[in-house]
Amino acid sequence: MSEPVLRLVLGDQLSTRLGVIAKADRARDVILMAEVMREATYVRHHVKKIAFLFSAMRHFAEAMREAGFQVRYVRLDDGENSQSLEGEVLRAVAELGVRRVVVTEPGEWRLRESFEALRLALPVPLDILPDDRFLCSHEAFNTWAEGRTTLRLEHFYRDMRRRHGLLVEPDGKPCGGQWNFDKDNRKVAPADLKARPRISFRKDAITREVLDLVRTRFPDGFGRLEPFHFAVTRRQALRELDHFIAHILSHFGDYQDAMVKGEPYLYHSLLSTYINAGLLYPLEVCRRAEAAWRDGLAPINAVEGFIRQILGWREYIRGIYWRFMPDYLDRNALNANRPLPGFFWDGETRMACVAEAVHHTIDHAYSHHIQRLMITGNFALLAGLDPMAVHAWYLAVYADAYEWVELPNTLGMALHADGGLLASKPYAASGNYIHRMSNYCSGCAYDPKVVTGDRACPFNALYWDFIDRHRDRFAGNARMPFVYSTWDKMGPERQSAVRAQAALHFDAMTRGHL
Ligand code: FAD
Ligand code: DLZ
Ligand code: SF4
Repeated sequence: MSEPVLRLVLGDQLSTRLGVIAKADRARDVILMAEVMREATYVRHHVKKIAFLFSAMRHFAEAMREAGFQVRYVRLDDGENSQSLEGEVLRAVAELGVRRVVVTEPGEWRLRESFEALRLALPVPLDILPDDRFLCSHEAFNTWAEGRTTLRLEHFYRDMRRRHGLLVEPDGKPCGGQWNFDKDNRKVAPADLKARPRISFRKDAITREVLDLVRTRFPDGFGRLEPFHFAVTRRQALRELDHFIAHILSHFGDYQDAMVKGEPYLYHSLLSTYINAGLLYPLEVCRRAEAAWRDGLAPINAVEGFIRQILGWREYIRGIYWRFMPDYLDRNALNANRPLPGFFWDGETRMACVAEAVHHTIDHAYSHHIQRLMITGNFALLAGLDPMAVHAWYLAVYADAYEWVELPNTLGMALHADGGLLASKPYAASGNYIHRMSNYCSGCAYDPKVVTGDRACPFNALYWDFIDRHRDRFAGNARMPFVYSTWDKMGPERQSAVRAQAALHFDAMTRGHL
């Protein structure tokens, strides 16, 4: 029993509380971490995402060594690197003579399948441990989902609040007297709003070395590598959390749905990248937000809204992913099949709102939820873009993107490709919505109030064309009768003009002129 156990830690599992690390024998076991091309190229990741993960992995490995663990860290450029996680496990097993291999369940189906295959190829047992950073296990989600005809977030979320005692009074009632304060969280931001600057972190020698590596090895990667200001250690991520709780959270609710030119972050937390990679724990983030409300630092609509995103949406989305994969990946309920236009990659479009969202993405590997859902996602929905192409884009371009969280958000929430499993109504909106919730339209080549003609905002005719195309599916939707009665009131002549305008937009999109 003196042979070591090999403990594999993936790039998004940088959490010392995970069983794979917490149960390690420091003197005997070996922690394996590997930078590999297979993970770095399975989609065209943003270069900031690769740099963030490699730097965070290297810092984590160093901290583990300082804490007395034996760490086998394989760098991307190591001569012997097989460039796949499975290859690195096999190599380590052969070289170290381990008695078993332990890994935490990966966040993506494809990798779990690979580990199942690896199990058969290994001469020693492979244990896949549950990822207990999440607050709802697969079993708990399946128990909740079993027998329900609809899987709505709100029911799940209330259960989670009760189960974890978050924002719940001793008598079981919700703090503030309501479970959900969403209706208070749709304020339009003043056009001259300047959100408080965010902290950024100085690049140390490890990060500078990683940036050089990424610059050399991923010359065709998506996005801008520098300036690079991500937190790359738990200590830094905790500082980002402190800053959010102290200075930003109190406005989180009010302007949650707002969009302002030149303000990529507004009052969003920017914490998804750190939570998803393991530098922060979701429960600690929720508890800090709750404490801020109890201490009078932030109002209930902000704190409840924020906790709902993490305790509710994040856990629910993960539950949906694992319950419905791998079939979920093939869903295309609206038969969408148009190719992704080039402007998703370079931001070259006359639509100011889309250009702004894509340029934020190129610069920061980030855009906030409403930009993802109501600008790029809404456009993809209305234009009938191929869900697999849209999925590959979202999975690549954000620093927080892993399939378990990205896929249901894209296929389910944004594209309605799952036929309404996740959302009872498509998040489809015309230029009117974008005009109301942002100040983008004032600098746009198009006019949000115009439906046909040269200056017509593409979101308008595409919206009505979408509504018309999918009449069979949505006309009976209890939340959409008003939409269909408005369309019908336009009459055949106007409807034909709108359809013709939509055809012009599709044509312009194909020619790269939209
Ligand atoms: P905040 O607005 O500050 O929210 C707080 C936290 O709540 C986030 O950090 C995140 O952990 C959680 N959260 C909020 N909304 C969601 C949600 N819908 N699903 C899961 N968690 C949520 N989120 C990802 O983490 N990775 C993705 O790859 C991803 N892809 C998306 C793709 C599309 C098409 C859409 C519409 C949403 C996607 N989201 C994704 C959800 C959400 O947009 C991001 O979590 C959020 O923008 C991250 O920024 P933030 O940390 O500033 O979030
Ligand atoms: C995203 C990513 C990248 C770019 N590179 C690595 C890597 O080199 N080594 C690694 O262990 N993990 C990496 N990851 C994260 C994995 O892709 C992630 O663990 C899976 O997608 C499952 O969520
Ligand atoms: Fe976007 Fe239309 Fe407004 Fe232009 S006019 S910014 S395309 S919503």
